[in-house]
Amino acid sequence: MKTKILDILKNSNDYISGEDMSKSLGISRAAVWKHINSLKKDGYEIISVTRRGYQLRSEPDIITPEKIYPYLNTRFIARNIKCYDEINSTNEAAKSENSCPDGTLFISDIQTAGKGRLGRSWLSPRGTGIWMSILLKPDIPLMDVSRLTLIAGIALCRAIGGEAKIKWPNDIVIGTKKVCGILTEMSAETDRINFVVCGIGINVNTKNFPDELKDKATSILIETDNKTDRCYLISKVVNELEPLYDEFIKNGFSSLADEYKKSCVTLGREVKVIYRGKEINGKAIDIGSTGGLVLDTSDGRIEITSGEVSVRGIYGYI
Ligand code: BT5
Repeated sequence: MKTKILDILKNSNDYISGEDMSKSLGISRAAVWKHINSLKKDGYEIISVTRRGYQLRSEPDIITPEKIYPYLNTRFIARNIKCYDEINSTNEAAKSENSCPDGTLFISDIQTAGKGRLGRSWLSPRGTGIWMSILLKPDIPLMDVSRLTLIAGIALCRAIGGEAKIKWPNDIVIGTKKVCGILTEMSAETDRINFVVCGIGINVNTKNFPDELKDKATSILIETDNKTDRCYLISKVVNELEPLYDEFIKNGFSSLADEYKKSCVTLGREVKVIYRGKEINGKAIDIGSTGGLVLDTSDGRIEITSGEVSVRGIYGYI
């Protein structure tokens, strides 16, 4: 109902009376007033003038389900949204609330303990980024789960647009710096997936990074000089992700491999990989049909399915 009231306010150029809204929505004027107050608490600037009604003056730069829903054209992803002002990690929230419906989106304005891979931390300051996790319940073999990171990478490249490229497997970079990271986690039994959590962190309107990240991190604002509406970008990501996910579930990764390869900045470069405790040097030449990185090394051709990859020329690897 709050979303409907917001829609009406957004679509009217003039004041709109509480009575007109109550009639068109079939609720009492007191209920309209209650929802208007709740929108004001969310930071919407709504003025009310006696005998004329309400008018929306400005929208806050906050993330709310009401601001995301109107942009969505998905069937199930983000149809249920859990929005937090502050949380330790949206991946942790999704894991502990895994009984929520398939596709539930967990999102927070700030993460106090944002996580990267292998116990690393992910800087998630207030109000400037997108820190979100999608709870998924796919019926796929366990070994296919890591490919969801690649699918998310394609969706993120499309949604961020411009010069955004994928550094295999889970970074989105612009130029030589990281604008976004993906952390896919899962819970499974021996042969059955209980759920997967696809965590996505995007530096959107970040102006500055701390010294330790300055050389390797960037934001959409820094790269384009434009402020981005975070709710719009969230919806763009999930709108791109859902058809890719459907295709992946139906036909596997191979039909998506071409687009992945076109967006993948790792290919054709010299790379250094830490894989199962060993350092491997070689040239990245392909993405295998199952999503692995194919390397030409002095010992011949190998395919790795996970690992720490440093690419010559990116984040200072020389
Ligand atoms: C990642 O790990 O890139 C996965 C990041 C996933 C973050 C999302 S936010 C929503 C969800 N909830 C979570 O708790 N996590 C997910 P990795 O490849 O391990 O990269 C981590 C490294 O990136 C760190 O060690 C830093 O060097 C660097 N880093 C940390 N914060 C960054 C930031 N905001 N932007 C760019 N680089 C960052």
